[in-house]
Amino acid sequence: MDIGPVASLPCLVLAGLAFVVVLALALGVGLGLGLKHHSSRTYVTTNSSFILDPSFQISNATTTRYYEWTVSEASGAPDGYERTMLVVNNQFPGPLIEVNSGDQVVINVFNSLPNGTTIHWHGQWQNGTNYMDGTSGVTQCPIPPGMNYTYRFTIDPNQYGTYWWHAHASTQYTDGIYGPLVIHSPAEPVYGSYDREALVIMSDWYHDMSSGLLTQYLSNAGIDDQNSPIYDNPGAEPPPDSGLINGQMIGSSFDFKPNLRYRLRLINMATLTEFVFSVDNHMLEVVESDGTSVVGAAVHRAPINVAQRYSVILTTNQTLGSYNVRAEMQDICYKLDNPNLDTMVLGTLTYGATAVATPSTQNWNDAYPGDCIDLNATQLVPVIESPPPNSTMTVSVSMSFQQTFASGGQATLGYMNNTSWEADSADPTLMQMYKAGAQTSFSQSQLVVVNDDIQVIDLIMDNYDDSSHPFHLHGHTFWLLGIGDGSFVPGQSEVYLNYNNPPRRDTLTVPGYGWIAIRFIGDNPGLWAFHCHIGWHMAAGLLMQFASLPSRIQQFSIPDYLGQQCSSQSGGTILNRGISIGR
Ligand SMILES: *[C@@H]1O[C@H](CO)[C@@H](O)[C@H](O)[C@H]1NC(C)=O
Ligand SMILES: *[C@@H]1O[C@H](CO)[C@@H](O)[C@H](O)[C@H]1NC(C)=O
Ligand SMILES: *[C@@H]1O[C@H](CO)[C@@H](O)[C@H](O)[C@H]1NC(C)=O
Ligand SMILES: *[C@@H]1O[C@H](CO)[C@@H](O)[C@H](O)[C@H]1NC(C)=O
Ligand SMILES: *[C@@H]1O[C@H](CO)[C@@H](O)[C@H](O)[C@H]1NC(C)=O
Ligand SMILES: *[C@@H]1O[C@H](CO)[C@@H](O)[C@H](O)[C@H]1NC(C)=O
Ligand SMILES: *[C@@H]1O[C@H](CO)[C@@H](O)[C@H](O)[C@H]1NC(C)=O
Ligand SMILES: *[C@@H]1O[C@H](CO)[C@@H](O)[C@H](O)[C@H]1NC(C)=O
Ligand SMILES: *[C@@H]1O[C@H](CO)[C@@H](O)[C@H](O)[C@H]1NC(C)=O
Ligand SMILES: *[C@@H]1O[C@H](CO)[C@@H](O)[C@H](O)[C@H]1NC(C)=O
Ligand SMILES: [Cu+2]
Repeated sequence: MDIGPVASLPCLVLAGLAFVVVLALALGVGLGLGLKHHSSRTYVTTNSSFILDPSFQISNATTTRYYEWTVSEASGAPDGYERTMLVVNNQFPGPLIEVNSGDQVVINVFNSLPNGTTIHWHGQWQNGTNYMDGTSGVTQCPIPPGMNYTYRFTIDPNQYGTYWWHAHASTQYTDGIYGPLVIHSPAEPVYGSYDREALVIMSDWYHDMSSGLLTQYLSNAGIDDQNSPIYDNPGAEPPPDSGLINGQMIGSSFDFKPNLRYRLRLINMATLTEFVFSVDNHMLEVVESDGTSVVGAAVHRAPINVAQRYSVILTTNQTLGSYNVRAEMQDICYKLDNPNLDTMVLGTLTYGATAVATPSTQNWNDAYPGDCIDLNATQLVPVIESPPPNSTMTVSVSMSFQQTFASGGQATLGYMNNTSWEADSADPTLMQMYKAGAQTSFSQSQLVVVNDDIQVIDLIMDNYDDSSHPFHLHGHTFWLLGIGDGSFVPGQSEVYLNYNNPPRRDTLTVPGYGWIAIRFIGDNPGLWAFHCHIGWHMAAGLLMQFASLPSRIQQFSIPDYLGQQCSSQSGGTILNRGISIGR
């Protein structure tokens, strides 16, 4: 597929843009409309190779890495259908952040969109820098149109592996604001055991802007509208129109060399879709789950849910030639099918031969269960044992969807216990606690669990919905103690919990009508979201928060611009379930 020409902006426009930007910063005003006009002529660019640069210096020596990013609209056709996308630096998928553990990163994000935005660094612990977590309504206000926010934080010296970044305001990342983040370290157990590494980014793709789809999804309460199938199915998420590997529906290619061990860093950047990844004729050895090195289970296929990451080792030791790379969209997990969706997303892996466009290799012939759940805990045993400390606090919560008239019309909303989250984009919960400390009383749309002292927290969640949901905890890597069917029954279900080197990760799938039990240490000061990573569900309210160590939060040195960007929201911005609408 041809991605199309790269339109370069004439110098005059660039100079004019720079002037307008400076002016806008000085005056603190938005300039959404002007930029929208210019950017509609820009076409996105897609990298042809996602093989990481083998000359990257992996080292214990740390450095500061600077990035200048502009978030804007651009035209693109990842699956052949041209639409307006939202992108960083006109790239799709967005720019790679590649660092060593302990590096400092400084990312100056300029918002050239007509709406507010934020960027979240998925999986980063952000110990001491919660205000750099980039979660709209929780740790910051959306960066207003025409303004910039500098994300400055240190990659934890004990953190390594495969991560990603994405917009964390309403459903914006669905439209294209996402990219990979790779942390190297000589201390990573798998370091030195492979020859090359490549990124495999899987995502689902829609032909319409997510803002419109979200409005349709939220207002959907069984109203019959012939024009839209989702209106006939209350709570049914908009199904995607296509699936992408490294930003392309067709033609993504991996040009490898024979007889090498490749580390494939699988990242699911989708909004709704669980993928099952495989390469014909090649076993995959799972060596990482969400940054934790694991004892390599050999699998034919790896299921990967929204926001999860796995590294798998693939050895190029079969007959020289081209093989199908498969990212199978698990539409069985959707509430509503899209009959036009081709769920088999294909790429090509070639070594020692000239690439053929459509290899004739066959899929593994063993049946795949299609049960919308994660790899089994027995396949995710951490290499470095870290026994969970005994818990000191238990938090129980349920998640559900309910029909409501709350927003002035019929709606299907998501609930954590009885709270459907709504982002307060002008007064994020972090700022509330920064000002009031332990005295903070949050509004009804915020479910916040506070720990004043360091606690070892057991979080037990029952899922009262028939579908499975990928939940992510910000700022922590948790121990996954157990997953089961039905409700967790205190006094009985504990026998199913595993304390013996359980998996550690940051995103897990809660089965339909099932439960999960995770444990984490509440020693990281800040407001940390725990939410479903299906974009539609978070926007519908499936988000709660943990507030750790209020007295430490009050000692943060939060940059002044965070507060300033919050006060510039009031009056100018209308809020609608996490959507920040531009002026
Ligand atoms: C895309 O290409 C640019 C320029 O070659 C490079 O700097 C960047 O790291 C690449 N991004 C990814 C994700 O490979
Ligand atoms: C966060 O930093 C504090 C010290 O400021 C330390 O006690 C704690 O263990 C750290 N937590 C993590 C998860 O690194
Ligand atoms: C915005 O960008 C300018 C120019 O790079 C920089 O000097 C300034 O510190 C940035 N401001 C914020 C709030 O990030
Ligand atoms: C870097 O880290 C590795 C693994 O922890 C260690 O073996 C090595 O000695 C360290 N090198 C330096 C220069 O500190
Ligand atoms: C190819 O490599 C895999 C993984 O190391 C190994 O299990 C398999 O036996 C090798 N196959 C051949 C044909 O060498
Ligand atoms: C996980 O694997 C173990 C060992 O093979 C098995 O006993 C258990 O039933 C599996 N769990 C699930 C949920 O499939
Ligand atoms: C943790 O709990 C176990 C089982 O309840 C108990 O045997 C053990 O002594 C506890 N460990 C600590 C350090 O309190
Ligand atoms: C959720 O509701 C249950 C049942 O009422 C209650 O026990 C639990 O404490 C609540 N959880 C939170 C986080 O408020
Ligand atoms: C939710 O609210 C209803 C009505 O007040 C109550 O019956 C129910 O127990 C609450 N559920 C939870 C989990 O708190
Ligand atoms: C900005 O937000 C409005 C309201 O949600 C939406 O209609 C519009 O599509 C958004 N624009 C972009 C570029 O996201
Ligand atoms: Cu969900």
